[in-house]
Amino acid sequence: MDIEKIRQNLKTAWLGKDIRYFAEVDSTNTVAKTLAEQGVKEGTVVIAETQTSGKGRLGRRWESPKGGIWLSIILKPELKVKELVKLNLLASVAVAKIIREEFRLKAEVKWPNDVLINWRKVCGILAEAVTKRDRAKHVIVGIGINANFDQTALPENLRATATSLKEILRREIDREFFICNLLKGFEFYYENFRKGKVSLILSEWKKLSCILNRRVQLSCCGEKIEGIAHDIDENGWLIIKLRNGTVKKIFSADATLRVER
Ligand code: BT5
Repeated sequence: MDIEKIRQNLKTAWLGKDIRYFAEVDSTNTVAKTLAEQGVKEGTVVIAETQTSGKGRLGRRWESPKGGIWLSIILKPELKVKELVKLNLLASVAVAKIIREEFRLKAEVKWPNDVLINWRKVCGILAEAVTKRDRAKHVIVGIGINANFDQTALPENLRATATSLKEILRREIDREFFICNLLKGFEFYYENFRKGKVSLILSEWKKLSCILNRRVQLSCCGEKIEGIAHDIDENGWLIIKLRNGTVKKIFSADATLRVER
């Protein structure tokens, strides 16, 4: 990856002005957390060519072969931990919009943290907070995009559910250009978020969503819930209508969602 090209073409006001680039790390989120503790500025971005222990949610592994876009953004928002899902939604909207605008592909968002193309995952997001009491001291938003590698770079058990931009487009993308656009889009939505204009992000998310009004099964807090994905509330929590007509709101922390197509 040509980091100098990113620095020269980046049109953000503050995001990504400090980029820390590594050929290989365990996880860009872990590196970003350490940097945040050391006091680097908000908007610092960690990028790696490959991750040896890329992290998904709930201790899951995130496969990170060379050719992908693996990055983490360090933020210092005024945020309660339960609001963290809003940053997941924000990031997934920023990614899906760029994929749509740049490649004319129908990228869709799946609550709480995925971007899918043709129902296969092309991007995963992991927002983690370093907390003090119930408030976030720093938040790390990790974004993983399957960009320039063939599906065969992923383990066999993921090939039915995962895809890459290269596989769909049958060519490699300009990762540096993509990152510049992603950071610009992310900054735009984050500024709105900071000014309390969350409704813009939520309405964009709803337009891009592939789950609303579909039957879903949710594993959450050791419980299995089935119903129709009805809406998301102002905090980004998922509202599910159960069979008996009651409504349940789900916070994303340990929720795993299956959608019936
Ligand atoms: C996620 O978790 O989707 C969050 C992924 C976040 C990755 C980024 S990369 C930069 C930053 N640094 C990190 O260490 N992490 C972040 P979750 O919803 O739990 O999904 C994880 C599941 O997705 C795994 O259990 C696999 O089934 C599947 N999976 C793993 N690697 C994948 C890949 N590259 N593409 C598609 N699916 C994958």
